[in-house]
Amino acid sequence: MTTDSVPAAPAGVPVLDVDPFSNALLADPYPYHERLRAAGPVVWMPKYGIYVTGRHEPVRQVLNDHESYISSAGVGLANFSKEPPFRPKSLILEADPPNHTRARTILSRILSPRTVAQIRESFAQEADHLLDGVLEAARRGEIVDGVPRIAEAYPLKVFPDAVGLGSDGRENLLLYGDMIFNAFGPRNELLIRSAEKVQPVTAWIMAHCQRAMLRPGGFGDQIYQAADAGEISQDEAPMLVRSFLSAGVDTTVNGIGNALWCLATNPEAYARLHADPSLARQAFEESLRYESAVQTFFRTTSREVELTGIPMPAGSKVLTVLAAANRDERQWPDPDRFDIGRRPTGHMAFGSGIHGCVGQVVARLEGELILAGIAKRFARIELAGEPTRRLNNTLRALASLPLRLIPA
Ligand code: OVV
Repeated sequence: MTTDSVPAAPAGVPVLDVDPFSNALLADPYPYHERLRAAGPVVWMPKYGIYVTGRHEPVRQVLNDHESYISSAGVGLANFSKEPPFRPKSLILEADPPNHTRARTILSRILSPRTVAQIRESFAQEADHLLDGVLEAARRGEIVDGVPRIAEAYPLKVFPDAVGLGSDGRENLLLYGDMIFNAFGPRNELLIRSAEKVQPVTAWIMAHCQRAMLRPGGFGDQIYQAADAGEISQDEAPMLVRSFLSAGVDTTVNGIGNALWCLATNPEAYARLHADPSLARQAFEESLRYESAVQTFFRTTSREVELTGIPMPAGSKVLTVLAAANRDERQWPDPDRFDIGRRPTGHMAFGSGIHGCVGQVVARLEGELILAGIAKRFARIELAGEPTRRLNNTLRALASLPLRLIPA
């Protein structure tokens, strides 16, 4: 967005003059989230000419009113009614009903609880296999980098397997995800640098959305079956497969990476999980609240609309800070405490409303199986050095997480 297209500051709206996509705020967002919630239910950020909310209730309201707050104009900073999308629009993410409904119906059928029951056993075996390897390394006294070794390795194995991809070139999925989630922010250095690498990655992704690349019966092939049945056109099928490849890996990689970080830095919580591995699911959920892998999404107002009494004109970009809502003291007792004993129902890490994460049952399955597998094998899990971050305009992501895992 160029500066001359930034709308003027509206009267009566608290102003917060920060750049939420700066390296400093991405590296350490929580003090800014606190200022955001304190400044008001909705604030104006002059740098980008956007409304921003970091409180739980207005975030929930925005996400649950898909008629006033649309997705078809993009769920990033760019307004697709003013500038062309950076890639052909997603049929589900960047769509409104009724188009959205057709795509959503297909994906929610493929990613249903019934599917989870079918894949659970093989996902559990892969978690065991991976973590047995980590256990051997730990017994040899090795320091394990939890990011490549666990957080990346596991989703990169099980999810593309379930989609039906071959094993070559899967690292492209991480590069592509990094680019997609950067592209929801401004054209800053982060986006420019991840976009530089993207041509061959995009070509690989689009090639692997073709039916011939997808194992019969897998999630990808099931989309083509829906096209065979006339639910979507044959041209739309690869575009829906693209949504799996965009949203299905980087999100769970960082969800698991952040959960490992939470447990490594909260030894009492880990002790509790080790004593009772059946807490794994709840621990993963709490880590989603505490360190939301997807930090933000935008919506665009379709009409003049009031949010907590603040009027916003049609065509306004509204940033919902999911991660700030997830630590809103109005919603959560002691929000800055990582507490695996709480049930953080209503957290916003998967969004809410008709666009709420369609893959959340699979994401939870992966998180649960990895955390339970770790809890059973290791008495303690400790940082063995400073973790490093991979800054991204949307994702809360680690580059490395050196771990000392002490076998049980
Ligand atoms: C939720 C999400 C993130 C990124 C991409 C997509 C969806 C997509 O549908 O392409």
